[in-house]
Amino acid sequence: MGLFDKLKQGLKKTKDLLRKDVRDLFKAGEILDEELLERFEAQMLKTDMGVAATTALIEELREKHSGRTIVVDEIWDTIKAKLKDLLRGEGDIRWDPSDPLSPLKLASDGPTVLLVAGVNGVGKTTSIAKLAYLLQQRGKSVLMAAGDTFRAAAVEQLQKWAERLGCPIVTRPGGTDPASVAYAGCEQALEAGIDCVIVDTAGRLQTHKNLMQELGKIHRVIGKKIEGAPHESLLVLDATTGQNGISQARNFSEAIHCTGIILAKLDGTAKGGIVVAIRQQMGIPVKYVGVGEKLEDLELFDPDEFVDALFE
Ligand SMILES: Nc1nc2c(ncn2[C@@H]2O[C@H](COP(=O)(O)OP(=O)(O)OP(=O)(O)O)[C@@H](O)[C@H]2O)c(=O)[nH]1
Ligand SMILES: [Mg+2]
Repeated sequence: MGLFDKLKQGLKKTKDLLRKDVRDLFKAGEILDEELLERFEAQMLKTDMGVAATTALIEELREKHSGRTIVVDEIWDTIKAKLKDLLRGEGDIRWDPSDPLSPLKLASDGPTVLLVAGVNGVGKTTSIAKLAYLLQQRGKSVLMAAGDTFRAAAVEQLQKWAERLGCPIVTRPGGTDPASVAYAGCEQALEAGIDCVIVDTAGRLQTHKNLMQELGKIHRVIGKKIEGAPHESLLVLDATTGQNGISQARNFSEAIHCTGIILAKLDGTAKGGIVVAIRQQMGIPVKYVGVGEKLEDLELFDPDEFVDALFE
């Protein structure tokens, strides 16, 4: 299966909603009027793309098609083009869809450090395994640092992935300060000449001040060992939680200056429109989307491909 097909499959629930409930609103030969636009609004909001984006879409449809006879493909093209616009903020760096590592800022010299954080159970550890796999596929060596010292099972989970991927992992006994695990991971990577360190962290609520400070400390300590690190602070959001992700992003960003979002579990939701809301309401780009539980189920996020996959 090609990457694009996998993305389409992962977005199946959202696609179904768009195909059945949205596309069917527009009947060839009818006139596009305000009542129809209202029904369109209600359906689009179900995808969780948010009020602002939905309003922008409606304005575009009104301007281009209001009072005219409906040609379904033309309506669809207008929606797609506008969504692509909305997803690509001005001044955004466009990465290369054919190079899955292009969204990452890699160190020019010495190890690149990726710090991964997020609320409990959103998909951090799984996304780390997927990222490690992606990096390995592109010829990079990876070391994992098991910074979730809060739960014993968390270390085991990461260990299993490391074993499967054949990459070294740094672990410490339960209760160890996670910052020191991250530090040790950086140290070992420097010594062994490893290309990338990925630091796992325990899940935490964005409202928990102490835990946010702990995350800030991990970030600082990494920077002490390797200048300019972490090169990426990736926030993992669970697509099925919809709009709550927005407030998570704000608080995490304060603690670790998030440089990108991994939106996991897009395959489990019809609310794939959350990608649009995130782009609109925050300055942090979605860099990857998770579309399944397997190692290969991480896709680079490209606005054009995403919209095409959603509407094809
Ligand atoms: N369907 C689907 N499931 C996913 C995806 N990413 C993660 N999961 C599943 O979500 C569950 C939680 O994933 P973890 O990676 O353990 O999440 P975590 O954020 O590390 O959790 P904590 O460490 O407990 O905070 C697991 O069952 C994963 O298999 C995804 O993209 N799609
Ligand atoms: Mg975890």
